[in-house]
Amino acid sequence: MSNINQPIGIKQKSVLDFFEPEKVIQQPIINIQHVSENIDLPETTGDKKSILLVEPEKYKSWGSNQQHIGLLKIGTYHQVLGDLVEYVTYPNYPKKINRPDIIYVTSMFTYWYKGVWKTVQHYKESYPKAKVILGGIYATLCPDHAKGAGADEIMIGQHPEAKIYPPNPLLLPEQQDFAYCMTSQGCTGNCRFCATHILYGHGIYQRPVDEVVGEISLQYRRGINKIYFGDDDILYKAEEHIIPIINKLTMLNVKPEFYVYGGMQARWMTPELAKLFKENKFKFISFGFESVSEEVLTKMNRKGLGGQLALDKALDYLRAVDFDLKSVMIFFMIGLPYQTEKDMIATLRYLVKQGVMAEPQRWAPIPGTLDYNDLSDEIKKKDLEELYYKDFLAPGQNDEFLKKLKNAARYCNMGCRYSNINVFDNEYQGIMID
Ligand code: B12
Ligand code: SF4
Repeated sequence: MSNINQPIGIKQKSVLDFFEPEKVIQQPIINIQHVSENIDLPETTGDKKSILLVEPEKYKSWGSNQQHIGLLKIGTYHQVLGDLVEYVTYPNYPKKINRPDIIYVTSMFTYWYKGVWKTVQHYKESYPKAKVILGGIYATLCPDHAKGAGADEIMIGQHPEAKIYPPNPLLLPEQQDFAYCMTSQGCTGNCRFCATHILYGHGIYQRPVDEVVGEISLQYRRGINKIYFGDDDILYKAEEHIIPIINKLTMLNVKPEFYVYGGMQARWMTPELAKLFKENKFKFISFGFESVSEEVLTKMNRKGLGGQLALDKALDYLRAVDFDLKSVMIFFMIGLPYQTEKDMIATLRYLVKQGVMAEPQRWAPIPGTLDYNDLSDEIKKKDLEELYYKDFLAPGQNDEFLKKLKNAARYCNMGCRYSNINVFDNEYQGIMID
């Protein structure tokens, strides 16, 4: 087992060594239907290896706006080496590769580990001579547990070489019209329920501006017109990071649509950022808010992140530039042992009144996090699958209530998106929740 997480902030080799924005933008825009995977990769030499990238068994809730970024980065890395690379989804077999030399199996959520185990076993049996490596989020959070999958190697954390490469979504067997981009790793917050600091260490590493510009330009020239940002803290030092990234892209006439799926921290919002979002095709943005209750925020270790005051301000800035609040999603945790029904309802009410999309996130304890560590031994002994966020019930919580709250949010959001009804006005007052 190898642990290859690097301390954040360490000088990394830059992806610019391979993809310079100026070179990338000189390439013609490609129609996504007619691309060759290798079209914009540098010349390579050396012995070709056959590399199989495997997406584990799909779960119902792995939706259509999701992508295994890590696997797609490993794909680019091997393409740059000149290897033959193919991406399959479990249980399919490759069409171009006869006998793979290396099989990379990725993993995402810890509670889906059974699909990962099944996948590793399937490909190990099918290709006994290949080296099967397991990596990704589950493998990093639960490396000992992941040994049970039976892979030849488990890689914890970042792939040391692949981490600097842009993901290549053209490797996917079914084309998607978007590419995920992580402009940074880590977060300046340290919330007790979150695993980000286990995955990336404490603090934040922001990739150089030109490197990110190069990556997005490359995806754009490939014909991908939607960039999904997955960062945990994308607005940190915005004036040195996301603002110059977007401005430089505009200067280069690279103008995709942007979607911010990683919840931003409202405390970093400024009028300038609101204007930037408005003027640069930010079609969807999200914030991590978590609760209106100061007490709950303190227990979450989020007190320093600004709370309601910061979100009020952020939304005011967005309103001032006429940004469509129906395209703003606010995530908030529900079902933590120290949350009350009263504070969860108050949080939903506050968000609905603001006219934004309210998105309750039911808590699933993530091994290694502080909130997980506080649980009883009895709960910790449960199978990881039983900690699935849709089913897990923390001590003191009520399943029926949490489901009702989730439904209430869904109805409020529908009202917000498809009509001008505010469920907290006159005759609608309270109907959805009480
Ligand atoms: C963006 C994001 C999402 C997006 C989707 C992401 C996507 N890729 O499509 C959305 C918004 C949809 C989402 C939703 C949820 N998410 Co989320 N999400 C993230 C986030 C911020 C990034 C995930 C990601 O794609 N990372 C990219 C990684 C995989 O790529 P990478 O680091 O560049 O990859 C390197 C290494 O991982 C390694 N590697 C990767 N694969 C492999 C394979 C091999 C073989 C090798 C050798 C190496 C290797 O090498 C790569 C290159 O260096 C993470 C937190 C984080 N910062 O990672 C949370 C995170 C994964 N989410 C989490 C959670 C809880 C959720 C939700 C359940 C929230 C909720 N409570 O409702 C939902 C569930 C969605 C579902 N369908 O079940 C948790 C997971 C906890 C767990 N139990 O596993 C995380 C860790 C955040 C947290 N709270 O701590 N999420
Ligand atoms: S602010 Fe978000 S990403 Fe950062 S530690 Fe808290 S929950 Fe995790």
